[in-house]
Amino acid sequence: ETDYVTDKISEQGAQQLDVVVVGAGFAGLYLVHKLRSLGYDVLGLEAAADVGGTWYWNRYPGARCDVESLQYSYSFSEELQQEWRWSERFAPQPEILAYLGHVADRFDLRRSFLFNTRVASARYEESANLWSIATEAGKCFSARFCIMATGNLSVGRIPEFAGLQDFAGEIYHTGNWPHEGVDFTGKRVGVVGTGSSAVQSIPPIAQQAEHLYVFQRTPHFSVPARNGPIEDQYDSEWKRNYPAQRAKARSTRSGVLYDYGTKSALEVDAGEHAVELGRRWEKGGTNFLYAYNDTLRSEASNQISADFVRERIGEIVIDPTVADKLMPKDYPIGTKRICVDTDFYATFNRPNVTLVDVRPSPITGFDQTSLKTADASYQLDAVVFATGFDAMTGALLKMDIVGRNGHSLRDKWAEGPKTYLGLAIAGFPNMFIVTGPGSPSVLSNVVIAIEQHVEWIVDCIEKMEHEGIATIEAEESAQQEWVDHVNDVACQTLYYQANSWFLGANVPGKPRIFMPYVGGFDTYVAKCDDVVRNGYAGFIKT
Ligand code: N01
Repeated sequence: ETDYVTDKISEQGAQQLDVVVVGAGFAGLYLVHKLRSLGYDVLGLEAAADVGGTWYWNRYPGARCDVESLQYSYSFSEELQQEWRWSERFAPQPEILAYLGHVADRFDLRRSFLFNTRVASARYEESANLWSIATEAGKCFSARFCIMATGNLSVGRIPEFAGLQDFAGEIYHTGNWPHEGVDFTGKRVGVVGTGSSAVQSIPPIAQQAEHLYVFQRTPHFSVPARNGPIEDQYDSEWKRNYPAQRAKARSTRSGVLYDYGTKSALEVDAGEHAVELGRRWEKGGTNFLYAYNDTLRSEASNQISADFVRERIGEIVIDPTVADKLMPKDYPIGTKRICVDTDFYATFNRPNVTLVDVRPSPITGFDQTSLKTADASYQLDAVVFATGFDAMTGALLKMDIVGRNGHSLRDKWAEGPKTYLGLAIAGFPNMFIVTGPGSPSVLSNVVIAIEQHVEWIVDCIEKMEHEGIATIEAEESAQQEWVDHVNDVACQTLYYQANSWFLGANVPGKPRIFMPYVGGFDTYVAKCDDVVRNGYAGFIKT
């Protein structure tokens, strides 16, 4: 523990903090930096041993970002964005973690964090107007503001498979990968799942393992990354125009400088589809999904992009039966988060890789040596669960968060998350969440979304200080209107047609609510700015 943190602990009871920030990922680091530089007494609490958030935990082979590095990075410091040199178009996990380590060093942030510290509860003490935050180890802090920077994909999930405790082989989850790495040489490995984490980790695991079994319940659409080194010229071009590029990105619907098509796929003929989609396929990355302006709204338009990917799968995968199993057919492209891969489909041409379709014959459980499906048994030395996360609400509901009148967040959100702007919750005064449900978050460049939230929250705290406001709290009615709006815009899309984690569909019993805001990052920012311009419309200030 650093001196700074030790001071905070010893001051317990004598002096409370201004702000407690939970999490040391992209959001927590920027919050601490910004609040501290404005003179606030801020303490960060982080479960991991160091900074990094999602990039601290997800160390599986092949882990990398699928937003281009030059865009998936902080824009708040021109010096920082000028001095950091990304090596690849899509940065590998160790490089993003090193970047966040560099940010922590450069702004001397670690001294404000207590690591290896998991928050168990946060309780609003109404009489004192303070948040009381307790850790699992029994430390307690009190602060005027509590900010949850706990991430949207930070609570990993292994489904409850019968007999897993009896399995004698190695067990991994992609989201909690051993720091020392794993050597699969000579081993029979099973990967369960075929989402983004699986699509990235399957090719490198296949290269190492003696045999790899991929257990697929639903095929996902994946487009090639076409990753490669960033040439000096590209780097310097970006850096010469960095502020302008960032401003342009912020004015888009996803916070990323994609090549946004302005026509419907239905306005152009098949020849043009082939050219345009082919160009994007060759260029690589999720830019593919933005060829037409109605891909996520019109089934007919969507089918054109989906057919294109299915045809490519058919070309890459040699065995037609395997190719057919890998082709998603029962949901529109983009309604489950699109994957970006390097050699994912080609990996199924390897003689040491077997695709097991567990849709007709589900995984029934494990015994000491094997994974069992309804009609077969697979002997494994190791199993990798790429089975995803309790997304968006998982980290918040894992803590016991209690607001006004002793009401718990778990009760308030029993039927699904309700927030005002994904930033604040009625009944939880002076608590903010960064990129919470109801904000564009996971549907946008999350680093840019984080910066916008951090700046909005810090500006709000500053204004409260200057105007002598003691509490700010979302109004129930404004929150309900926002929740309805988030739902309305989602209903105008095809998103409800897939069982995705956006809808909580991957967690049994989770309410089926479309959680992120799909109305566009640009629209959302304008709404947040309007709220401020109108004196924090929709908030109660006392
Ligand atoms: O998790 P997922 P993820 N039996 O939930 C399967 C981000 N991310 O870790 O589709 C059999 O997408 C499940 O099957 P189904 C990105 O936003 C980004 O891969 O539910 N299978 C699915 O195939 C991403 O979307 C990057 O039928 C079971 C898989 O497990 C998000 O994180 C990289 C099962 C889970 O897929 C989550 O991705 C990695 C069962 N009982 C992650 N239960 C990049 O930036 C679940 N599955 C590139």
